[in-house]
Amino acid sequence: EQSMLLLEDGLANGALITQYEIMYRKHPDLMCDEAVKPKNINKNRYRDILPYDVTRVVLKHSPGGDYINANYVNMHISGSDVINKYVATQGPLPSTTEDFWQMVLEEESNLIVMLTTVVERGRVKCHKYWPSLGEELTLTNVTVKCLVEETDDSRSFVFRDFLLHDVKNDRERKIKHMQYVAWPDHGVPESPEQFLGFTQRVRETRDTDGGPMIVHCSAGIGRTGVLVLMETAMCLIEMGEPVYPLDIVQIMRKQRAMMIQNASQYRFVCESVLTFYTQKILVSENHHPR
Ligand code: PTR
Ligand code: PTR
Repeated sequence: EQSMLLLEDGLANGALITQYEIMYRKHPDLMCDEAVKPKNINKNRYRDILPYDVTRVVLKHSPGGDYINANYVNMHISGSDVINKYVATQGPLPSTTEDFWQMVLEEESNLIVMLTTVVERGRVKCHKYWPSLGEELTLTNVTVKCLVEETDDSRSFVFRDFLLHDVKNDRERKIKHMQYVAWPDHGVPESPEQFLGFTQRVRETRDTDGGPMIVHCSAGIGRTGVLVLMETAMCLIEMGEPVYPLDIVQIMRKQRAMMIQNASQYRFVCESVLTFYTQKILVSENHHPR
């Protein structure tokens, strides 16, 4: 497969990283005016990580106004009519927890993917915006109850089930929460295999005809970008389509600025793409022995 050879070469000779480094991080023509209005400025976890106006999620019925630091990210899988839909967002703050759950409700998401812990190296990275097992969180328009919480054997992931009650419409639905706890910010996971295992599980859990999956880390750009790129590449490989990771980064950054934080994350995800591709080849050769 031509694009995989290119990827392998690009990793080996460093060209891939050079091209990554010179790509824009924020689209020059897209504004983030809403994010810096006085009423909204404190709703951003980081001053330098803001959502574009055009793709931002506009809340309809949140008591705190229509702003949240979140963007729609749609990834079309060429060669198919599949569009993987995401909302990429920052880790909620105490003051934006209500907005976050309102968004989950309005977007009809059935899956939240969390790629950070609450505290890393003594710093708060995300508010614990969900209730503990058996407990209930009561907000203006929604109550959230945690029904299930389990950690995998490697202690790298935590999986939870929440029951969401839409108070106004008196409707209930379940939502899955998948947390990657072994992935520090500005860093990469322990191994491509661990990361691929998690991403596969996300793919099995995502509801293809419901709302977008909500993905967040601390800023909602670095680790979130890595996951979106990986899932996109997996789908393309399965469709037999070529994978050009830099083009995918560009498509992501047109929808949310700065997606994929640094070169080591970019390198890691490219290596994971190659690992995934190689595994696929091995499996198909085993199925058709020569
Ligand atoms: N903003 C700089 C960067 O992007 O690398 C510096 C930085 C590095 C900021 C790490 C925060 C970092 O994480 P922590 O808050 O855990 O020290
Ligand atoms: N100002 C912070 C910095 O540059 O370190 C913003 C930031 C924080 C950026 C975390 C990315 C971060 O990683 P992630 O998006 O994976 O949470």
